[in-house]
Amino acid sequence: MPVRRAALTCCIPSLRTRTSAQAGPGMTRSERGLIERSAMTEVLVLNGPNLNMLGDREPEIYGSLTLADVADTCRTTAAELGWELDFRQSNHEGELVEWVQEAGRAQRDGRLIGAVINAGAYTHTSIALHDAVAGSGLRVVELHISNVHAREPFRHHSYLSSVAAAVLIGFGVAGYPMALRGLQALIAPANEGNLS
Ligand code: DHK
Repeated sequence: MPVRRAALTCCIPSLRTRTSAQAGPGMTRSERGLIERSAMTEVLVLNGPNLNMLGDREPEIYGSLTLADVADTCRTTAAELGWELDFRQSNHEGELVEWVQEAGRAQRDGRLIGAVINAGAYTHTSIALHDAVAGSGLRVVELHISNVHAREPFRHHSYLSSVAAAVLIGFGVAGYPMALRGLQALIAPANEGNLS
């Protein structure tokens, strides 16, 4: 699925015109922290197998919106938060693993806030994705459209939850923008020291 990007704007209107180079001694620690964070401007949304079929696939469970509709919503939310959006989908486990590894490097370099990941069925099977998240240190919000705990028992276990910073389940596709806002809450100064 092609990568989609959102326009870059700063989420903190009063800081919109400042850059980290302009962070000066007169600023509070929290202001400086906000500026540093606002320089980390990309966010990744990763979708696993069969999510390219959203809209057609079991609409009574996954809804009638397509993945392109979800990408549009995420782009709007990311722009509101001041982030550039990188929205991807793959049916291939190895490709998802590589994207997680790349994202971990981007996060370490300060270019990425973190990722929202709906790994689809790989959630329940993929030790490789678990290891990629653990090894890369990527800040992840695990997302599921449906309430997996109210479904078949094989959907009750997730290999991602233990390495995710947070988990959001069962809000339909409305969960995607909620998860992006959740990522912002995770990096907020009030949560400093609680980041995974
Ligand atoms: C999506 C899938 O494709 C399933 O394999 C998971 C998840 C649930 C979701 O609810 O988004 O079990």
